[in-house]
Amino acid sequence: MGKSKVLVVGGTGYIGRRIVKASLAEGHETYVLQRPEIGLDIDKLQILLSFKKQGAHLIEGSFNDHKSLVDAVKQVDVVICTMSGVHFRSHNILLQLKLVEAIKEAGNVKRFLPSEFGMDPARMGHALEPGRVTFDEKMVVRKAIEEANIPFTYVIANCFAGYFVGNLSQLGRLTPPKDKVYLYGDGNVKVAFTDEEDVATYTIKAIDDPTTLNKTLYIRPPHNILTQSELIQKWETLTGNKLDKISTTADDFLASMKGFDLAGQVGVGHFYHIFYEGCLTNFEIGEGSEEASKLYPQVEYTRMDDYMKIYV
Ligand code: NDP
Ligand code: GO6
Repeated sequence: MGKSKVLVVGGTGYIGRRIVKASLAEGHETYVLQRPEIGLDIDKLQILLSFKKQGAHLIEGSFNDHKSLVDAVKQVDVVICTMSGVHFRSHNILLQLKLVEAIKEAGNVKRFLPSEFGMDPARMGHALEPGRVTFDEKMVVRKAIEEANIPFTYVIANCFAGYFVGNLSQLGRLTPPKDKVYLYGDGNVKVAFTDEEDVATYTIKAIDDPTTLNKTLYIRPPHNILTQSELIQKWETLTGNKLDKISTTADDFLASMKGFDLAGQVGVGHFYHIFYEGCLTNFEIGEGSEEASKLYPQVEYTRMDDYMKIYV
C-alpha cells in the first residue's frame, strides 16, 4: 500500500504546524492549504514557505471559495483540519462545515480528522456556559461528517502541555509560578497531559490505520495521567524548590468567573471540568474508541517531568 496523501487545513496554527512536520517526517506527501486571507501576515507566510522547503506542497484555497476547497481535497486521501478553537486566539470551528461540504462533493477522501484535539465534546453535554460553545460546535461538525458518511477519526488529545504543564495548570500564565501555586481543591483529581509533538505523531499514525476508522482516538498515555499535585511535585523535584500551595474550593473557583472576559470565562469552565470534575479520566475507553499509546507502543512519548525541564 502506498503512503497516503495528506492535506492539512490550518497548517500554520499551534497544533497544525506540528502535524505538518509529523506528516513530512512519516514520509507522507503533504499538502498545506495556503489561504489568500493571510494577506500581510508575514509570520504565517514564512511558516508556509518553510514547509515548502521541507517538501510540502502549498495549495491555494479559501473558505470563501467552495470550488477551491473541492479542488484542494480532490488531490489527497486524508484531510486533517486544525482550525482554531481557542477563544483568546479567535474561534472558527463552525467554518469547518464548508470543508465538510467540499469533502462530501469531492467524494474521494478516505479519512477526515476535524479540529478536535481537546476534551471529548461527546462527553461534555453538561458543560457550563459560556465554555460549552467549544463542545457544542464540535458536535455540530461531527453530526455533519457522520450524516455525509465521511470516514473520520476524532483525536482527543486532552491537555496540551504548553497550556497546562509549563504553568503548573495556573490560569492566565504560561510559565511556572515562583513562590505560590493555586491548587484546584486538594489537587488530587487525575488529569491527562500530552506533549503537543506527541499529539502530532499519534495523529499521523492514526490517519491510515483501519483500527481508528470511524472511531475516537484518546491520547491518554498511562505515565501522563497525573494529578495537579503530582505535577507540582515533579516540578519541585526538578528545581529543588518547594512552593506554597493555596487550595481553592470549586465554589470559589467558579465564582471567579465573573471577573474574566469571555475568553477567560471559557477557560474557567474548562478548568473546572478538568480539575474538579475529572472529565478527562472519569471513564473507561470503551466501544468505538482506542487509546493511542496502547495502539502505537513504538512511540516513545514524552513524560511530563522531561517536558518541564525546558522551564527550569
Ligand atoms: P490556532 O489558534 O493556532 O489556529 C489554527 C488555524 O486556524 C490558523 O492557523 C488558521 O489557519 C485557522 N484559522 C483561524 N481563523 C480562520 C479563519 N477565519 N478562516 C480560516 N482559517 C482560520 O488553533 P490551535 O492549534 O490552538 O487549535 C486547534 C484545535 O486544538 C482546536 O480544536 C482547539 O480546540 C484545540 N486545542 C486544544 C488544546 C488542548 O489543551 N488540548 C489547546 C489549544 C487548542 P491558517 O494556517 O490557514 O492561517
Ligand atoms: C484549551 C486556557 C489557558 C484558558 C481543551 C485560559 C479546548 C479543549 C483540554 O486555549 O479553555 O492560561 O481540552 O488563561 O477541548 C485554553 C483552552 C486554556 C487554551 C481551554 C482547550 C483545551 C481548548 C489559560 C487561560 C494558561
